[in-house]
Amino acid sequence: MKLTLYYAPIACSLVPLITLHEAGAQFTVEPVSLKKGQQRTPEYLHLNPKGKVPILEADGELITENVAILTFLANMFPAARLLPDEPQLAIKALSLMGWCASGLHPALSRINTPSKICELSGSEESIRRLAREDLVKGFGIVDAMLDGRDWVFGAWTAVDAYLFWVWRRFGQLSPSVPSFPNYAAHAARMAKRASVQKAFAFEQEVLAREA
Ligand SMILES: N[C@@H](CCC(=O)N[C@@H](CS)C(=O)NCC(=O)O)C(=O)O
Repeated sequence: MKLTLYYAPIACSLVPLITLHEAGAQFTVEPVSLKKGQQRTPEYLHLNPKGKVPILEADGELITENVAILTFLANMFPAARLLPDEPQLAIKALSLMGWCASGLHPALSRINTPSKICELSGSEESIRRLAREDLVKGFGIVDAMLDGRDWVFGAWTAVDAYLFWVWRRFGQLSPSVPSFPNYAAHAARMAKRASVQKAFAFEQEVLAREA
């Protein structure tokens, strides 16, 4: 199967990039420069009318949305056990991925681009503060979930990659992150994985090319 990931550095397309490496998949990456607005070009909008990364192209089929892409990869690479097999845990994984996509990620976007939430001048600080409060609440939930375990489901899954990106992005967007020792330790463990190191090295290459 021919797999191509449409990917932008720093963005949430890091999640499928790490997961593709974890799967041991053969794939190519098509870098998309969000900085230069490539996601809004007619060529890109033809692929994804939502104008977002990631897209995973699988034998010509275009899959958008992280939750769908990660689920697809888990189905395509069963030996890599990218998501839990056991039905109850599989649903819990879906629930957590949904939360990352529709709860935590949008709060990060509110911090990143408050102007997309409210046009009133002077509103930015309040938007950012409220989003930060939401994230801190969410991080408390993740921190409790990781108490006494290395990975959310015991063994590594794509949910860990998603939570890692959320952690990293909050650190990039927020001057100071309150102490969440379990979540911080999880991020440190993630950073040691070969998949993450490969993804970070690639990110540096793309950023250097974009500069
Ligand atoms: N719900 C989507 C969110 C995708 C998304 O928001 N991607 C951001 C990067 S993190 C993007 O492409 N932003 C470009 C833009 O809004 O112009 C998913 O989970 O795949």
